[in-house]
Amino acid sequence: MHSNHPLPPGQKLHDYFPRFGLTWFAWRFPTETGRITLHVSGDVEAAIDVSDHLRVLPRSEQLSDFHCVTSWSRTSIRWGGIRFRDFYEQLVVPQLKPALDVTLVVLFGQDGYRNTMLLEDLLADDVMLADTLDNIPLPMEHGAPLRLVAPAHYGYKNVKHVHRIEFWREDKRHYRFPGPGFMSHPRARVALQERGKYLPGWCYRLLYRPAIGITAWTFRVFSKQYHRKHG
Ligand SMILES: Nc1nc2c(c(=O)[nH]1)N[C@H]1C(S)=C(S)[C@@H](COP(=O)(O)O)O[C@H]1N2
Ligand SMILES: [Mo]
Repeated sequence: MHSNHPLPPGQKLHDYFPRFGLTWFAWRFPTETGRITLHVSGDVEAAIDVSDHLRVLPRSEQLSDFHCVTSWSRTSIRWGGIRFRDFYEQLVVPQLKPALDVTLVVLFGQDGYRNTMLLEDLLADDVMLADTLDNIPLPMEHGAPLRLVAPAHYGYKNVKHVHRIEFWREDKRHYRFPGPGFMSHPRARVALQERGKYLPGWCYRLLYRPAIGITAWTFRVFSKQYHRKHG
């Protein structure tokens, strides 16, 4: 999890941390970055707004590495926020429908991005709902006002601008991703190079690597436009 760990298979170290993603999200932005709003729904008794309850959860900090599926990595990023496990146990569990085996979690970003993870993976020690980076509120680039940090999973599972989280029992329909299905592995564990659904990990790496530069550039151009408009 820390920088002195060897890089996972197929990754290359970068000394910058770009705003990044599927290119067509470069010009999609969060609508509200100043205030955290978070709704919980799915197989729950009733959809609830937990925005004001997040404040009562214990805060924590961590240094972790970040691995994009396209093969760039950035080490030792300092996040602050709440542990996903605390959020789940204290705010979600009391709302779940009894006798239902919830296994899937769908996270939604304000920009329309979304992805599904296994609940089991989100309960790991190093998974956070982060609201700070380097001790200041998350910048728009990195997920304001709230993002998922799941260091053992590729960047595309680390949904930014999170405003809704759904908890569901296993069902194919709940595997959500705003791009071609082959690009999203159900678990996307970095250590196992689960880069995508059908092809071996190294295939995705060869496919994606040439696009890193142009993608980062596109995200940078549109971020500048965003800041010109929002100050
Ligand atoms: N809401 C949202 N979350 C997102 C994305 C996005 O476009 N929108 N891109 C994903 C991808 S592919 C990556 S690599 C990381 C990049 O995080 P960063 O922009 O903080 O570097 O965010 C992930 N989460
Ligand atoms: Mo990514």
